[in-house]
Amino acid sequence: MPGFSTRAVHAGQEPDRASGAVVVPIYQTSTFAQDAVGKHRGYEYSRTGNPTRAALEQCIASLEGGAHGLAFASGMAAEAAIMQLLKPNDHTVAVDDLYGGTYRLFRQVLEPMGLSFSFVDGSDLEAVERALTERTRMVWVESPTNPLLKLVDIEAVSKLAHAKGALMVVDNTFMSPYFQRPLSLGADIVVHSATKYLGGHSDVIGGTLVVNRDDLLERLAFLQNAVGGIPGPLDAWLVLRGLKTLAIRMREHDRNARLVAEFLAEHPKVARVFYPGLPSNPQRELARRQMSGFGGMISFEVKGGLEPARRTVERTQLFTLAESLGGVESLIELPAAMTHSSIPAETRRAHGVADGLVRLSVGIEDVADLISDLDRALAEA
Ligand code: P1T
Repeated sequence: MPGFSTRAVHAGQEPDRASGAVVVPIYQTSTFAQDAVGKHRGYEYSRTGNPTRAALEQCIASLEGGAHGLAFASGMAAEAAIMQLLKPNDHTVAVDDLYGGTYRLFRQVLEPMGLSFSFVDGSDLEAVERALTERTRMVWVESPTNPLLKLVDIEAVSKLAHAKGALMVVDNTFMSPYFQRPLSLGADIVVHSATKYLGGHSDVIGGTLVVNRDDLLERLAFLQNAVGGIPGPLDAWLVLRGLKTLAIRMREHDRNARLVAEFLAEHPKVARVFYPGLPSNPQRELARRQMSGFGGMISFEVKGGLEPARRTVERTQLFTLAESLGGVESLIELPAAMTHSSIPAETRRAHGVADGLVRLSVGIEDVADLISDLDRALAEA
C-alpha cells in the first residue's frame, strides 16, 4: 500500500474521467441525468451521493486505514448519525472529559429521547469496566480528550466494549489519522470534526466517519441519506484539499507544540501543563504506544486562576482568541467560558476543568514568535 502522504494526495482523487482535470472538480449539482428509468452512472441525487463528496469519503477512509468513509455537514452531524444507530433504553459509556457540544448532544438531545449515558474517566480502565452494563451498546471516547488531553487506552477499552457486545467509537479529531489510527487498535467507528486538522485552514465546517464493517457502512450510509446531514460539494472539496497537506501540517503542529509545552512547563506563572508529550506526563508510555506524535493541542492553568487566565487569552496577539482548533493559525481560548460552557459548571469542575484553564491550538507559524507572544501575554497578566 502506498504511504500516508501519497494516499493523502491521491486516494479517491484520480484525474477526472470526463475532462482529465487533475483536481477533483466541485460537482455543484443537486441531481444527475439518468439514461433510462433506474439506469444511472453511479449518482442520482446529491444527498444520496455526489462525486466530490465521494472522493473525500474515499480519501479519509484510506488515511484511517478503513474500508469505508462517510462525510457530513459538521462533526456534530457525523456524531448524530452514529448515535442514530441506537434505540431508546440503549446505554452509552462516554469519557467524562469531552467536547462540550458532544456532551450537549448526549444530555440535552438524546437523553430526553430515551437513551442513557454514563460519564467516566476514560483513563481509568476499571472505571470504564464498572460502568458497562447489559444495556451498554456503545462506548464513546476521545483520545486525547478535549480539553484536558487525557489519553484512553483504545485497544484495552475496545476489548472491554466488545466483551459486552458494544460498539467502540473514537473521536480522533485531536490526533488526525496522521498520528493515530483507532481502527487498527480495535475501534469500530472513527469520527472527526473535519473542521479541525483535516480541513486545516479554519475555512470550513465538516465531519467524517470511517468504518471497516460493511453492515455498519450500510446502516450509516442509510442514515446519512435518510436524515440528510451531508456537506455541500464545495465544503467537501475544501476538506479534500486540506487533506493533501495533512502530513506536513501535522509534523509542524507537533514540532511547535512540543517547544511551546516545554516553554510553558518552565514558566513561573504557569501552574500546570496538560500535554501528553511532556516527560513528566504520567501517560507518556501509552502515548508512545498508540500515537506516533503528540499533536498541536496544549492546555494549561495560570497561577492565580480565572482572572490572570482571562487576561492572558485577551492579551496574546498571534494566538487569536477563538473557539475551534486544528488550523494553520494558532488559537487560544478559555474552555469553561467558551467551548465547554454547555457543560454545567459543577460537572465541569468535577471532571477537572478549572475555570481558569487555558487551551491552545498551536499553529504552524514560527515557534519563536508563538513563544514570545505567550511570554509577553503571561507577563502582562
Ligand atoms: O464543530 P463540529 O465540526 O461540529 O465538530 C464538533 C466536535 C467534535 N469532536 C471534537 C473533539 C471537537 O473538538 C469538536 C468541535 N470542537 C470545537 C469547536 C472546539 O473548539 O473544541
